[in-house]
Amino acid sequence: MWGRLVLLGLGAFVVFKLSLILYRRRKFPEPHEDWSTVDLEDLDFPTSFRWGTATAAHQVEGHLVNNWTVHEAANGLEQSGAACDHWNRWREDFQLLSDLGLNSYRFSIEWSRLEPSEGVWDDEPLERYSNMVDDLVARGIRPVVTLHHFSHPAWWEEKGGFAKQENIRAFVAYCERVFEALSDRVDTWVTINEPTVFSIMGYALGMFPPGKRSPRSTLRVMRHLLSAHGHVYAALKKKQPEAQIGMAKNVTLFDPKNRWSPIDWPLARLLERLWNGAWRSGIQHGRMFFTDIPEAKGSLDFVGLNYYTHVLTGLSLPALRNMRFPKRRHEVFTEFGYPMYAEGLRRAIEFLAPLNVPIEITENGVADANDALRGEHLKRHIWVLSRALADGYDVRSYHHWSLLDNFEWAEGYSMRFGLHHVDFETQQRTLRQSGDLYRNIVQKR
Ligand code: IFM
Repeated sequence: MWGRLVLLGLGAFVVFKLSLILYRRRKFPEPHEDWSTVDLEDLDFPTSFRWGTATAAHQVEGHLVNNWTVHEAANGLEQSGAACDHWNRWREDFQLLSDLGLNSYRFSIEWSRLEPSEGVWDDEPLERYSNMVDDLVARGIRPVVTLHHFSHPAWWEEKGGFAKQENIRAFVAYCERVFEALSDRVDTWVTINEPTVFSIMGYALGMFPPGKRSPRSTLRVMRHLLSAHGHVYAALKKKQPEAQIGMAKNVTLFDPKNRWSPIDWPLARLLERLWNGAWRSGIQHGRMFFTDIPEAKGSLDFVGLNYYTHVLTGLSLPALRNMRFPKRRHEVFTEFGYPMYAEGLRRAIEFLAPLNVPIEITENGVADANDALRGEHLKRHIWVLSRALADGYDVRSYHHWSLLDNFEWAEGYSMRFGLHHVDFETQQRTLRQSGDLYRNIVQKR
């Protein structure tokens, strides 16, 4: 009698425990750390690892006329205007890089400055970019040059931009011109920044230029971006085979809000495929959405990873149009409205590893005007990175987004990503506490 009761009790306990485990996994299917138990100071990086920050021309330079300024004016968005006036203050800004002790800097070239009208080239801006490169090299800072970071000339947009395959020729010609001017000193090139973000924001959600909402055009632009990258890769490698040419891929992870939901789980898989998988298989197999893009196959010497967050998928997804994202109970929201999920950096690295090329973290950061979260954000992501290196992943650099508060596209100046606060009235730059923390992390290594 007692024996049976004990057995029954044990059985009930096991069933209870199993249900609890299943219930918890239902809630938190993706890996996450208990951060209170993690020693964030426990970091190990090889001395060859590069530390940097990143910016993009339209977000910092100021006084541009391009597809974005047209879009800003047409849609009543905040105007980029003078931005950080970096076009005039670049020397002072490069001093900030030196003060942080960095040895890598990613920035982009503004095509609309170089070719303000079709076929009309202005050499003066290219000379200034060349001076910038000289200055970086003299400071012992590796220049990483991005050729397309969301902005291009308005005349090219009018011709259909990346929506038309025949326009790619003009893009390749611009890239070749920049390469000819700078490749004697620049060896690391990013052809296109965040192709998926560019396509989806511009052609599906209508929040970026050209403000379209067409699923067909979105897929077409995704294919053309990959094709454009492939053509630029071939053209530049022909000029200089040892140049290191890559793309910066925003790897956003998609996790089902509820693991067992018949809606959330397949939706996560579908979005994951659309956002990440299609791009990776385009590079691996030269094929995307049932179309051959042979020029894309194997066209990477390294892959740039821009990592920010994961998206929990489910019926609440339509709220994403207003940048309202769901989060887990244990996560905190960033000011952009998505959660901080540092564990995802490891998963993003794992996702890119099958490409079998070195990984450079070309962006990672957080919108945080009061600098309340950036310190913790930095520490967690750098810790995750250190663990990935220890486990053998070939990651070569980390570039924090961003050096300065700057123009955050459709969000205007409201989102502040800078290690330096920028007073946009006076253009004064002030190092934030988190900037000092980053400097310390870098200096120790
Ligand atoms: O500011 C952007 C950048 O231009 C591209 N990657 C994401 C950043 C923050 O949203």
